[in-house]
Amino acid sequence: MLDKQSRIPMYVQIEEELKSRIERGEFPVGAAIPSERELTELFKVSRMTVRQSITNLVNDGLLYREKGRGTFVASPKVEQPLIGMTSFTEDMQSRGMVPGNRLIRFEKMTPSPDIAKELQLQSGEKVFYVERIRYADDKPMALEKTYLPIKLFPQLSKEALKGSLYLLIEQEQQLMISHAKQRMEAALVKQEDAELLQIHVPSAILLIERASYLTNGQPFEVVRSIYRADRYKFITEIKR
Ligand code: 16G
Repeated sequence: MLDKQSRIPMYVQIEEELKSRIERGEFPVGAAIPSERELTELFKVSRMTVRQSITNLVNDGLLYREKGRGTFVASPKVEQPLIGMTSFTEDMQSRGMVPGNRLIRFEKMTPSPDIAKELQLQSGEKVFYVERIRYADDKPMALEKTYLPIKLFPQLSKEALKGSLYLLIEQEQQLMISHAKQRMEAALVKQEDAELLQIHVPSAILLIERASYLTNGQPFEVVRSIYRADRYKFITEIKR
């Protein structure tokens, strides 16, 4: 199974072997992989080598450890294409997952100068600040901090935000969403966000900031989203 003569280090070969067993479904999602001792016997290598392979697979998000219980196969990450301007609800539904939503905060506020500028607001114009945890099949995926100009959504209520914001904007408000500008960067999660997303500190996250526009050029939202890096993978298609 492993090639001891190869220049490829043993721990890399073991990683590849475990990966292909996961892909083949030999170790299904949620199942425990064999213990370090069993793997040591199976691959005829030292415990240190096995440990290194497992740690790498944990860091890559293919496996996760649970204290005192063992090491398990993680669910594959959601692959999110960065092409169309879709909503969270649409993204999850298109994958056959059930979108969920928990409203953490909903309040009127004076935006910071940078938010006001992005939303092209005059001084004194206020926004709704909305914080929502977004779920897929009851698992927390992202935390969204949304700023919406009050003048565009004077009737907005907590009740209305239980469902899809884009559906509300397009169907109830009859506004036409056109495009958005996005920025993405990696970061480490903050303590308060980690609790809401049910992840440990420190964990890697993906920060996405989106400014979205209506067809008349009016910005209607600025959203700062925190995506769990262990649940999300963003993909793009590029042409030469
Ligand atoms: C996505 C958008 C967010 C938008 C939300 C609406 C990104 C980075 N963000 O999560 O800007 O507010 O969808 O979703 O893609 P909803 O219609 O399900 O409420």
